[in-house]
Amino acid sequence: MSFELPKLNYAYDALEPTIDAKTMEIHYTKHHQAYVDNLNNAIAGTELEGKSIEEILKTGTDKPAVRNNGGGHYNHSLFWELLTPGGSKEPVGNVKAEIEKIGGFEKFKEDFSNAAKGRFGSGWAWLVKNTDGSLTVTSTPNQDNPLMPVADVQGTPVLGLDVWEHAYYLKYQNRRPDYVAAFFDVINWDKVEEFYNK
Ligand code: MN3
Repeated sequence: MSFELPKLNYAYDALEPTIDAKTMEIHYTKHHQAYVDNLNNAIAGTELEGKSIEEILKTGTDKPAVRNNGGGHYNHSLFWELLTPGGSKEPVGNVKAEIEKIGGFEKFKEDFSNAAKGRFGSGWAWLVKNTDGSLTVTSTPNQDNPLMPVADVQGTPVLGLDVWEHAYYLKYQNRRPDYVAAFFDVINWDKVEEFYNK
């Protein structure tokens, strides 16, 4: 059973003006598709074939092609689900309570934005659930993520932001801070809560 591009729950233009339709289409049909195809090629005929993506990221990332493309597939699959037209404004439930413990929503926005803006080159900003249920803001380079043993902060990603130029360059060019600020308009906090409670 090979990995496949997951279905999008919205149209390419649904996240305008935060994410423009052309970026969305290329990001999903070209970039994400390439990660899926390259991951399938990398694991074909190996002991990783047939394992879940989470298992692969936890055990198989000593191989660069698996690390890069497995991370790329997992990260983008999560990212698409975390976005929704119009967003849902503020955290809810357990995530809301845990964000209060790390300084509140405004402090979280500042920390997460700094993680996204401060990641040099390509990578991701994350909100990670630790084993004790607490939350930590972090970032990773390239397509690494917090499930991988190589990550500085390990845990379960509940929110992630793609800060590769391919995610924003057509609309924002070099203005990554504007893209990061606009991201908060399209976050699906109900989905963040769902990932937290899994
Ligand atoms: Mn991307």
